[in-house]
Amino acid sequence: MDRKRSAQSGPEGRVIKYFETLDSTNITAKEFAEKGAPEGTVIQAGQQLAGRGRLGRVWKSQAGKGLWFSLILYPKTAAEFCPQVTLLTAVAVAEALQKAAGVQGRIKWPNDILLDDRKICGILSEMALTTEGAIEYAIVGIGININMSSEDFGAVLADTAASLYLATGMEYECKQVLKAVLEEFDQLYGQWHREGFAPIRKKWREYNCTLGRMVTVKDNDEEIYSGTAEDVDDYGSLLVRNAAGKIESFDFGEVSIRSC
Ligand code: BT5
Repeated sequence: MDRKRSAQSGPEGRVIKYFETLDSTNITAKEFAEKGAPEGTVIQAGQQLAGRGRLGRVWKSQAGKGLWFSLILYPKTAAEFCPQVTLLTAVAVAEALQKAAGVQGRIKWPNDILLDDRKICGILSEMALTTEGAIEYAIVGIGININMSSEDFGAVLADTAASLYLATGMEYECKQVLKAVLEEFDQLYGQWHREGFAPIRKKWREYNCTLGRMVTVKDNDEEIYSGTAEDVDDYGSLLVRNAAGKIESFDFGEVSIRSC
């Protein structure tokens, strides 16, 4: 689904392609990546008709009420470390929300940013591999609720979702928040390539609200493990210590945790 699009150059000549309506910015971003779009290209939609979360879940993305976009990346790392980019993105969003709106976002492993325990942002990372198993490209989809009201969220999400508008009582320009996120992202992505994951993991720990908490790990809604969230490892996996002291690691492609 591709209706009315415009292209503009963002900071440092970044390509930002804006579409009024898309099914999912991640799907369109993949099409652009297949055609070799430059690193950092942004595919943004005013609304998504089939916005996606993980594991086939739906992401509500109403017209003009939020920031729905995907970044096209060619990370210079082995595929198994690609989840680090999701953690890095979560830090970038938390920092940007602080700078753009003065709110204190907390990262719930692996891909949620919460305000007062309500979800304001979700991240959906996907990657394509070459036949040799190297990263061909990665797509990082980011959804941030900007001006959504409780009515916009509807009964299902009203108790669990947050927006900048609900948190601050003010409306924000999506464009300004996008600019802030891209600035933070570029800075962290550059640092990650230069210095590795260690400084990113340090910042992630500062913003996270998962470590030290009791968590229940679920696979397809079935509870499979519970214990204390100890740390994240180099693969972005969550390390959970159960009551018997046994530590298991969980890959965020497969599981989600119930509480933060
Ligand atoms: C996510 O999945 O949180 C990833 C969401 C990524 C959305 C972006 S928007 C741009 C790009 N294009 C896409 O198609 N997707 C990405 P997950 O952890 O599975 O969470 C999904 C759950 O969040 C749903 O099952 C709902 O419970 C809840 N949810 C749906 N829409 C929401 C919203 N707008 N705000 C808060 N929570 C929402």
